[in-house]
Amino acid sequence: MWPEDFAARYREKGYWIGQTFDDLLRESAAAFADRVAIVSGEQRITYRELRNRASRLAAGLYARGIRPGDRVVVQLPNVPEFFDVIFALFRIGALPVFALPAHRSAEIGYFRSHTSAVAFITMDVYDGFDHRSLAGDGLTIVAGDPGGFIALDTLYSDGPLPTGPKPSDLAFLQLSGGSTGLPKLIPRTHDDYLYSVRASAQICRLNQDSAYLVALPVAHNFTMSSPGVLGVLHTGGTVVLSTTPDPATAFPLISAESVTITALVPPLALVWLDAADRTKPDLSSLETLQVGGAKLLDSVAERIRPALGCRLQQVFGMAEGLVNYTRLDDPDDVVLHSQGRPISPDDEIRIVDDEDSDVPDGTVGHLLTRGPYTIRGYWNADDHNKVAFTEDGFYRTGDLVRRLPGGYLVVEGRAKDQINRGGEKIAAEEVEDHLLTHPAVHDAAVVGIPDEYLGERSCAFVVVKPGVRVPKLSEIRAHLRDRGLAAYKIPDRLRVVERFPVTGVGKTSRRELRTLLRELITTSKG
Ligand code: OOB
Repeated sequence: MWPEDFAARYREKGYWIGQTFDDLLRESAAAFADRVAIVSGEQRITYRELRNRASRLAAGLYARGIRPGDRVVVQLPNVPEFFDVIFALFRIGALPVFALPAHRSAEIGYFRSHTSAVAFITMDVYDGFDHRSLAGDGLTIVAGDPGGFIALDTLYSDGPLPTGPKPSDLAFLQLSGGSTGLPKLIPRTHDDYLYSVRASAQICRLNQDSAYLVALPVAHNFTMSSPGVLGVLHTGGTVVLSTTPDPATAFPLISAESVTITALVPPLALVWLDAADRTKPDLSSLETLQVGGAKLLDSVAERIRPALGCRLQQVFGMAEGLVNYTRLDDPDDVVLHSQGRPISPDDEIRIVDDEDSDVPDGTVGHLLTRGPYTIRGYWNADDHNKVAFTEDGFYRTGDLVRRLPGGYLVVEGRAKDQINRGGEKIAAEEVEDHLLTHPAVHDAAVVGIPDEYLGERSCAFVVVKPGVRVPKLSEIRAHLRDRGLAAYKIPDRLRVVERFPVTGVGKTSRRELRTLLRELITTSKG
């Protein structure tokens, strides 16, 4: 957590105003009572109703034994129950651990054990997968058909509630894309997160007439807070839920609900552009398309206004904190060719070389950051924190950036061992650890290879044990699926090699090895 002098400064400057998530919902329910907060299919939920639902669910969860400080793994897609659940947990002061719908037993099991979670809240079946199969120890609460577990529906009730959390308390644990073995959890407080939400809402000029389409998974940091659904609920606008980002669903929703703003990752922006060129939809209400999560190519950025008739806003953020936006009135050159500038005047940015010395503006270096909504450490990860943060508390983002005049950043690459598969983050080491459990695999290295559509795809390099049959890609994939790994982490390609290349001195770090292998595959076009 932040040292006291920093915390005092952030309060004094009015960033941390002493607001909790429950305060936010109460204030919005008072100010915008009969306005529509959430639209999902035929369902329209007003602010007043949302607050009532969340309070009643809080009472029900409390009656089931969920207490302040308890961790609860939440895995819900874009459904209204997501809001009831998170605001109910916030009201109790229990911490949601945000999983994505794509996560499977490997991830969910780890979140549960790493956080000693007391409950798992999920849906019945989504995208052809039965999420009840992920149930483990502790309570399993299901939205939809409970199949023998606790039905979320039955928990809404009247009953006592504990005193709520303090604004400086942890509010939830968000996931890190990670670059090392196991995913890291990001502890965010009410104070720090809500500052980023309010400031983002202002930067994006949200108001009561804003309608935000949730096309990406609602539990991702981008969708939740940049300015996302929380920014909208803070300003009295309407959250429009889509179960899929597919243009066939999203385009009609945009015109039916007069959507003004939405957020996409670059590959989806490309899908929307192609679909719009073909189908000429009515997107006249759409004012802003935010694109972030991975680098947007200039050529794609340039097509957005002509094809969709709205302005582009680039968003370069991270669940650890720092979020950069191009501003709505920035000149085209900045909007098309930079990833924006930080939210806060107190976001400290350093761009450094390999020795941690600052580089001059315009030179590419490692991005380090510290500020009023950037964490000072991962949850229960003391050893990792020593490398992921500097001694004076700067977060080492692992991103390579260059600074333009005005403080705008251009993302030029990445130094962390992570693959960014169209915005979905894959830690090379996590997948390698799973590959090593395959009976034929002697050693494994996973690298990102350039891909026209996703930006990157993943390729597993494998050294096979002597005397065993060389496994096929389909077998490797099936093995990882059986281990319960999320589909997006399963390698797209497989390259079997006799041995791994070594550097001049004969020794190779995993990072150098990955670089060598990446070069091998990009030069051989294999
Ligand atoms: C967002 O958050 P995460 O935690 O899934 O991923 C963060 C990482 C960054 O460190 C960077 O490597 C990459 O994703 N990234 C971008 C980018 N936005 C994120 N790389 C290039 N250009 C961009 N515009 O992805 C996230 C969180 C909040 C808002 C938006 C995105």
